[in-house]
Amino acid sequence: MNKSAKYVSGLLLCFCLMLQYASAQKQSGLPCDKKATQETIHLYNNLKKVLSEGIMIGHQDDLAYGVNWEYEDGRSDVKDVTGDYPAVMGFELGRLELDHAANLDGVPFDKMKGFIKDAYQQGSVITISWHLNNPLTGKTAWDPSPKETVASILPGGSTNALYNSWLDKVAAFFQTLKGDKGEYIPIIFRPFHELNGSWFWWGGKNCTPDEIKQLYQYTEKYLRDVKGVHHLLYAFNTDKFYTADEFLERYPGDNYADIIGFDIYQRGTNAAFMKDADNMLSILDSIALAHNKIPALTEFGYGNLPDATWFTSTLLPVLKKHKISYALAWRNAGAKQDGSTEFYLPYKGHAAAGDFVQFCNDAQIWLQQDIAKKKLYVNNIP
Ligand code: BMA
Repeated sequence: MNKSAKYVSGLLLCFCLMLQYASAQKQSGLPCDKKATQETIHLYNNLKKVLSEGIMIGHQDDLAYGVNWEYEDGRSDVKDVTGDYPAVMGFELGRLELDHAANLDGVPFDKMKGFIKDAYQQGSVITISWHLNNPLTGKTAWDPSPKETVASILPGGSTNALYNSWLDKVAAFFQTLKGDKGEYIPIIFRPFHELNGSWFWWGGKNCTPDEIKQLYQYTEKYLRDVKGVHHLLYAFNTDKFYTADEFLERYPGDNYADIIGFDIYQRGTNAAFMKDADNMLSILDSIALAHNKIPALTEFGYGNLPDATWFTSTLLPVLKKHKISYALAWRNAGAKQDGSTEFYLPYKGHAAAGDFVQFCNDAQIWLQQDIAKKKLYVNNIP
């Protein structure tokens, strides 16, 4: 190759690289936190990229306990049944704000940190909820009285300083979550969930829509701008709704949510569940598209699984009609102290186990091994 040919090919190479860079810029975006860490940005973009390909199945507290067991290394009800772990792992911070060593469901926070690191290293996605106490009454998240709690937290309110001290603890917890290279583990944080229902002090009739919007924004700004936590994606989620207006009534705005979704539990017939889920997912699909957000089923379940074919006959047909990033089943608590039993995914030997395996074998349903291949935490945007 002579000198000028070399020059031209050099120029061409430069041009190609510039084009590649420009297309990467075009396809990748930033989450609400404009200072998000690289891994968090990659997770955000990759979740969008794989959205139309499949649905990640998640499970709350999956590595901590299941029906009939707790804290057995490497054990998981999902693994016992399917041979693989969930693609999404949910954890819960309630009582971290009170300096307890374990959360409200008895999971020690130091063990939780280990589970989160394991799940991240295996390629799963982590999401964290927070059933925080009512700061005004000192009672639980389920204490809706009085109606002034949310207002009392906002700047100038009587519990603002207390709430800030709780956020300091949450921020400190998040900042302990690191991978082997010292990088922060990206977390989908889901505070103030089910906020259109009135069972939590932050929800429904217990405050005005404007108050909860302000609290949501305040919380995010405090963690991000005051505490410098930059490895969170934020998930906004409601309970049951019938219209887009209802869903958006308490939405804090596009600058405060990366993921939008809702929680749904079957409490009536299969047909009613399918109708409600289908309607809500259709509305969610269109809001996610219009607002450029990632849609997810942030919690789901059919308590104690009385229908042995529920996963393939009822859940799967609805899920497959929609674009959903993930669907998180709630916890397999098993026998509880109050004498009741609670689980949402089958355990080994349960009548629905075979059906759940069949459900997970669908090409569009992803467990950990499927999602690990997608390498969500590295730059995958072509
Ligand atoms: C609820 C139940 C409770 C639990 C709470 C927070 O739905 O599972 O037993 O304490 O979630 O995880």
